[in-house]
Amino acid sequence: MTNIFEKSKRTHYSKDLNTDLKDENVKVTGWVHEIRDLGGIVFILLRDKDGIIQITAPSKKITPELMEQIRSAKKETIISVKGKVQESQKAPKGIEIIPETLDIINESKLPLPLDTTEKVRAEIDTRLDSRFIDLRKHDVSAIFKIKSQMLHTARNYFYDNGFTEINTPKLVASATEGGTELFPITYFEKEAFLGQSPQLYKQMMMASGLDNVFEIGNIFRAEEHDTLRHLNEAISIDAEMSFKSQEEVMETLETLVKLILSDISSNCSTQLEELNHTLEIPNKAFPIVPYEEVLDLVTSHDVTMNYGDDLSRAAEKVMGEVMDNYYFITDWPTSIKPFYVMPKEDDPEKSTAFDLMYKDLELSSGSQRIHNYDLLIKQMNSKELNPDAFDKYLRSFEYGMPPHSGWGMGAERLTMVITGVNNIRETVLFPRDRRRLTP
Ligand code: AMO
Repeated sequence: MTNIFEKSKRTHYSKDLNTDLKDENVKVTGWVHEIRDLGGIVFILLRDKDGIIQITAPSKKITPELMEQIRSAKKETIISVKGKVQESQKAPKGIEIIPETLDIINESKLPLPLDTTEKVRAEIDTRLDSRFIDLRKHDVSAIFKIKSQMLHTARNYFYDNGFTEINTPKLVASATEGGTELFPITYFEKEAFLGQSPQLYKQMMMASGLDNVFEIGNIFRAEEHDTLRHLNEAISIDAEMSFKSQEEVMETLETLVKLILSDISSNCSTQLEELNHTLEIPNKAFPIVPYEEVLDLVTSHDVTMNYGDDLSRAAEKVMGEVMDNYYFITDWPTSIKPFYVMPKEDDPEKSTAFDLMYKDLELSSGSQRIHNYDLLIKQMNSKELNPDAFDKYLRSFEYGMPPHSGWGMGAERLTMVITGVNNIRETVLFPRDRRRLTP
């Protein structure tokens, strides 16, 4: 091992230090969070992955050389301190370390692009420009620890329930969700696009006999709007299940969301505390509100909405006020849903599509899909799509395609809900939005 790693090797993380270790020699390594020089005594708050520990250096107990070294430690410089644990009423967690040696591992330049001790957060743009240092704040890194737990729970759930994880191309030849939200790219001598959803691929996998598949991957949407809920690159948790109905995949989605909430509540309590956020865990079934009821609710709150309109922002806000937390909207008009959505058998004007909402925020969309080739062609034509552009997808419907259903859930939207942040950019390390392509 090279010397620098030897020097920085810690015996404990600060979170593992407690009064049981009184009088023991320990070594901690981390960033200088704060340094206070009171003349006869210097305090350093040393910050590592999950905590902060106080280093107390009284000049009476410490050699002048070490005192000099301690005084030279600048904010956000990485230091490694060996010393003895002592009880202290005034220090965080009731303990401090009296240093015996100090190594500077790597110095930080001053001034800092961002103050890691500030109580009020800097502007989001300043923070995103210096994301590496923004993440040193424990309430910021908490968001990503929670997001990581959420994805871990989702993967576990899928593996435990007979799903196969798939990875589908993000360089694609055609649109899936209709509309114009596509990023065109140059693919050698052809035009191609960045994938807006794994929709067509996960459906083709239904014809492969794998039955249940899932994908956690990037989606790209050329959304023009600059809102607190839209990104141009997001992570979608997609599930697709053969021989399962709309109701069955809604149940899968609800079970997964509840499992994520309970796992986060048991495994991320420190992070939720950092964020000052209390997680609501619904113990009842998510209510189901048919589209026509939504229409009545919205119009009765003096917001204009006609049958066949998607939910406007104003309509979503009404729903957010009326509904408690999680709920489904079902029975969407077939006319406003993508071509692959199965119309209702008894009333084809209405579809099997559903959205999962949290108050005024859409978390997920799904449906039963059309598995019948002729009906699929009919729907494409009625939406003015050219079936020739989808020939490779369509072939998978000609040789024994099972009936199937599925959904896609935005990982960042769910992270917003479980962390309580109101800007989706907070939930992405390096967000891509209308104005941001770096870092
Ligand atoms: P949809 O287009 O509704 O459905 O997307 C599914 C979910 O992905 C999230 N999402 C976004 N999150 C942040 N920024 C965006 N620009 C953005 N766009 C979408 C939302 C949304 O609910 N193929 C279908 C899913 C399916 O039926 O399986 C689809 O893509 O949380």
